[in-house]
Amino acid sequence: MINRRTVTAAVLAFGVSALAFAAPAAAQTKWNLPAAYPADNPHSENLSLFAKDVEAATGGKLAITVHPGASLFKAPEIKRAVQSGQAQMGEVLISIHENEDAVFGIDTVPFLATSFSDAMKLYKASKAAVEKKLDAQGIKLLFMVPWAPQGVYAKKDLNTIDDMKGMKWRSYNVGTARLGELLGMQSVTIQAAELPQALATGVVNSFMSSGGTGYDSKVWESLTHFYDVQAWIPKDATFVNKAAFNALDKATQDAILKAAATAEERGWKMWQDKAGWYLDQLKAKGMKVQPPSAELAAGFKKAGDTLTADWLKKAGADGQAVVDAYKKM
Ligand code: PCA
Repeated sequence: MINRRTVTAAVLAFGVSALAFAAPAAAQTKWNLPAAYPADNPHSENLSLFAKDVEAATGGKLAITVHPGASLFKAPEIKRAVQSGQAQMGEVLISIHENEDAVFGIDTVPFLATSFSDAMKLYKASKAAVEKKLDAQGIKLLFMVPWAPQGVYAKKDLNTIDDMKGMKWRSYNVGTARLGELLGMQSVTIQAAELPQALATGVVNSFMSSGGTGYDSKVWESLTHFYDVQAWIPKDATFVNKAAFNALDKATQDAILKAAATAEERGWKMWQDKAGWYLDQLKAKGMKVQPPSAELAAGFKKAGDTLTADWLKKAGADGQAVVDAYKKM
């Protein structure tokens, strides 16, 4: 016998399932992706293309808004924001977090990988270790993209490493801060978003970075020299909150992973294509862009050896294993 309660339940169930069926087509999931660097930097442009690819591949189901220039979270806060779910995705220089785990700083071990092809090898050798560490923090790594080789900006000729003593040095991670300390400079940590102001106000008069960040910061308005030291090639990581990712349907997850692989390839290419262009722009603005003299290079090498020893000590057997694997590649 069918009683009224059963009928009501059936109608309700039908109503609910009809709604559930209709909902996915209409629903749009909106995610935020705080990013650390300016909107017209290749990193941010690549992220916008990534978001576009995901939106297209999911038929608009997942809309990712990129917030460049550290506008939503400051650079050092982006990873934590993703970890805690305040943002679903994020992008930042991974070596900013070397203090949490030495493996995050492997790409800023001086003179270990200074060309794009070596940087790619080092990435391949270290990726599993970085992924594992992020995973333990509730974060899934999506892709990594390099900057250009790091050189030194200054306001005077640097003939020997001693010429750097006393300079007001801007650092952006453990390696750059330690370098400042080793070379007898006054080191202050300033992220890229605040660098233009720090330069304009004279808070700093030297720093290590790529041609890209010098260009983004209009460095020629305050400094005069760029020494192409090629100390290392640091990378930005783009990642997603693991729980948020796991809650997506398989098709959406696949769309993200596919777009991530495309973004990684595109990002590496963008930087390889643009690294020389940035240095040309600095020259065109009147800066002296040059390789370090043999003596200056030897000074950096010596400081680099100390930094490498520091890093290996912190990274222990796991770090050594990654370095060994890289050297065999
Ligand atoms: N630019 C970023 C990190 C490395 C780089 O080339 C910066 O200077 O903050």
